[in-house]
Amino acid sequence: MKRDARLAVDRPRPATPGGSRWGSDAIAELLRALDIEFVALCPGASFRGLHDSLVNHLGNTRPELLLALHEEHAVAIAHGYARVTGRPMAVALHSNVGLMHATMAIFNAWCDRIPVLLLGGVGPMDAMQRRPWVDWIHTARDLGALIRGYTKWDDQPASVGAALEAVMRAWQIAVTPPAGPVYVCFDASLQEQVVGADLRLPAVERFRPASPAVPPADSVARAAEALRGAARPLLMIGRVSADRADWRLRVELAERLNARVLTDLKTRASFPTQHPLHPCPPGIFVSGEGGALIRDADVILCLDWIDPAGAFRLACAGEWPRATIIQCSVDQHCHNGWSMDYQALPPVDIPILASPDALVRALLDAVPAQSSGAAAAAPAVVRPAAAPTAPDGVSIADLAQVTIEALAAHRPSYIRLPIGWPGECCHFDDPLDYIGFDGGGGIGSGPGMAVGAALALRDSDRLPVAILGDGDYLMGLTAIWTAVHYRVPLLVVVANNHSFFNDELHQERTARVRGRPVENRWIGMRMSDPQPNLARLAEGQGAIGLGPVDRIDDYSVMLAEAVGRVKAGATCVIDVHVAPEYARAVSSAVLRRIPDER
Ligand SMILES: Cc1ncc(C[n+]2csc(CCOP(=O)(O)OP(=O)(O)O)c2C)c(N)n1
Ligand SMILES: [Mg+2]
Repeated sequence: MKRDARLAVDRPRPATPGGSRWGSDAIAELLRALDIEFVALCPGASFRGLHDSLVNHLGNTRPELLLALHEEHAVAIAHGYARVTGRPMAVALHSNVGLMHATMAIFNAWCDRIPVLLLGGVGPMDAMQRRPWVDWIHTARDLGALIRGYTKWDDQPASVGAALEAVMRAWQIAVTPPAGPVYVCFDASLQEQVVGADLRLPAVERFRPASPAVPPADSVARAAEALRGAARPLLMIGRVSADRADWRLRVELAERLNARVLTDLKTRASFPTQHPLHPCPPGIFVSGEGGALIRDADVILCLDWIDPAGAFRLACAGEWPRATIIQCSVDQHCHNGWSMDYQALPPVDIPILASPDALVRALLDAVPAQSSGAAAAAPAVVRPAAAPTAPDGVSIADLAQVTIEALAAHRPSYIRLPIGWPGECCHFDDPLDYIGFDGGGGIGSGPGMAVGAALALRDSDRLPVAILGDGDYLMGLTAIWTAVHYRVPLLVVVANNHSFFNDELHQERTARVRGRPVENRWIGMRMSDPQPNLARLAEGQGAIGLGPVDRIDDYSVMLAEAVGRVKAGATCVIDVHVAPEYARAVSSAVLRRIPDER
């Protein structure tokens, strides 16, 4: 990807050089020194000083403002961008109200361990300086408290010098694994005070984050010994790097060990899904076939797999597997008492508090290329049959099949796949083939994350594609405007079942358990009478809207047209009417509470 490729859509008239230097000028200069490419925002007077500095002091370049129509989208855009680049975007959030709007997206980034630099404005904290009414309703004490349970760090510095140190520290904490969102809140009067030319920025090169934690030699030795002696080793790959060299090393390790490999759709593509050692299609939950591998394994190596205990319980009917379990992750460093996204506590025989990618490298030194397992036959590939075609209309399985076949030649980067997407249609062979899910299960993030990821992919040879549920699309819809305004090519396909369908399944189950009419499951769920016209909602924002379409052949034609338009630079949304069903394997996993419900 080309670096520093400017969007240069909103060009400011150059300011006359000279004049005073303001507190927010120094903060903006530091953002540039940190190589922050964009500041996503919805405007607000609490950071009017910073806004002015970015536009008039730095000329709206490095960083460049990225206007979003909702703070939740601004953060989701930063989330999607960081998923692709690995680098934080800054997001400016207006006092209490902007921050309140942003919270769900911050939570998603937190759960996904994604770095985002949140910059708030507040006050003036000095009541003597406040404008009547609005400065009072938009001033609150300790704004960081709103998001402290799902950010790594926050601060409200009391001077410009302290603000520079706070931004430097925030950036360092955000990018250090486990990465995550951080929040620095600037008093409006601090931004608007004059500072001397002698106020120096921190020398960024002297404040770099530490290298990822390397596993201790004795832990590597124990893990290697267990894996070398294993007859049926299993790798469960979760949050790992997007680096292609690390990808190849993972494949090398699995092949040397002749280990079977599980991946899932909560995290980015991390292993070739068509490799013979990867026998089960990935899903949001562990499938029946994946569960059999867990039950059968004698050594399990979890590379920061999200929720190993949950996967084990699904696989082993609420019990623990017999295998020796190795878990490598630094996640424990960010667990706190507010959020339970740390998941159930798994039994771990060899815990390793280090970077999973560093462990893979170390294990390759400790597992010889000619280990005993290497000669063994590759396991049979278990591929469940695709879900049946819907009797009338388009099934999600049809949609998936047609989409992957039509896009295969265009180097698609799948930014999001909906819950019911069949794992058999996930043919991943590169970290950018699928960039992951929403992190915190906060619906409405899909469009924003799609725009942010597409922005990051805009100078690559990738076709950015997001397949979204209609509920997700409708909640986050106005993020599309940002893509159109900044000329970001993006293809969105909405799998439109006119419903918050996931929850219909919950109502059906509840009614069944209580002996009540299951046919009422749609009430309070279906978006009908009127059906929102998703393509027109896209067109209303300047995007190309295609559909609705309810025949698979028509969809194929429309998809080919959309690919052409996106390759020519357009943002394009296709509305595909799909049957309100998930594959049975998905629906039972979505519903089950363990161990009491089956
Ligand atoms: C902000 C938020 N509200 C509600 C939910 C509960 N929820 C989970 S999935 C879902 C349905 C999503 O609908 P859609 O995107 O259309 O996907 P579908 O299930 O229909 O395939 C809902 C409402 C949630 N996870 N997040
Ligand atoms: Mg839906």
